[in-house]
Amino acid sequence: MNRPDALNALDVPHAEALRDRLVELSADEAARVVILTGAGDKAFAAGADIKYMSSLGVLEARRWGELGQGCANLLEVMPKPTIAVINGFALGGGCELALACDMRLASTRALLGQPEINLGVIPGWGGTQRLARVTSIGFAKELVLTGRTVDAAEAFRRGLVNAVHEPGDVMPKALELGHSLAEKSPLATAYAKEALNVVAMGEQHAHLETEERLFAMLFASEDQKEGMAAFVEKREPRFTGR
Ligand code: DAK
Repeated sequence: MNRPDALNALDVPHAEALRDRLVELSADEAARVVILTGAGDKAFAAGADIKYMSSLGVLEARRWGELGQGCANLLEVMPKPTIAVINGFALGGGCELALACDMRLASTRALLGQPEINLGVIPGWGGTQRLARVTSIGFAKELVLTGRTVDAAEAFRRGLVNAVHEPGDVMPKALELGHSLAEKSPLATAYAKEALNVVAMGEQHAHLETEERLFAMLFASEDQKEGMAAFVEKREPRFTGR
């Protein structure tokens, strides 16, 4: 993800570019492992672009959700391992894309969380489902309802990331892991991933639709407009429940 001026926040062009690249990599037999990271040294991705989202209506939000969920789905189901290298902020949609990868390696400087509640919305790119599955329902509720961010050490304790490395070591470690995964049988790897996905996902497809529908409905609320306007105007939001 390459938009360092906005901490790699994803707007439509960047999300479409990511989706198109993931489609290519998924089909490319020469690509045995996919590593997703953020440009620069501050962020994996600070989420979906709040400035873009602030003026969306319900139907546009639904389409926007499909694009983000499409990227997450590709990372989760492509027939080769996907690794997130979390080199800084992984918030909102950024955390959700990391959660859709098969493994997550974090730098000691990483900060992860689902702060959408502070904007008057909820995670909508699979975060409610995958965070609960990767960690626990109790921890997922805590992060989604409070919007608090966690550092790499806490993320590791909770199982949210597989390993933590010094900032300069995290990409070399991911490449080392990637090379070792690439030495396995591609067929066995793809089948192992598919089998594990079946166990872990259950009714995930239906659950993701619920999440997407609830996310989009919030775009009919005043609280969503207020929450996102407050971010853009760099002030605290005043929520009214309408
Ligand atoms: N969107 C747009 N711009 C962002 C951004 C974001 N998410 N995050 C950061 N930026 C921009 C900032 O506005 C700033 O731009 P300028 O003001 O310089 O023009 C620049 O990046 C640098 O950020 P800061 O100046 O704020 O840097 P700090 O180090 O002070 O703070 C921060 C870093 C990461 C704590 C802060 O930037 C922050 O709180 N960012 C927002 C994090 C956040 O709330 N993320 C969640 C976004 S909501 C959907 C489902 C799901 C989603 C979308 C659709 N559907 C089903 C339809 C996903 C939603 C989200 O991800």
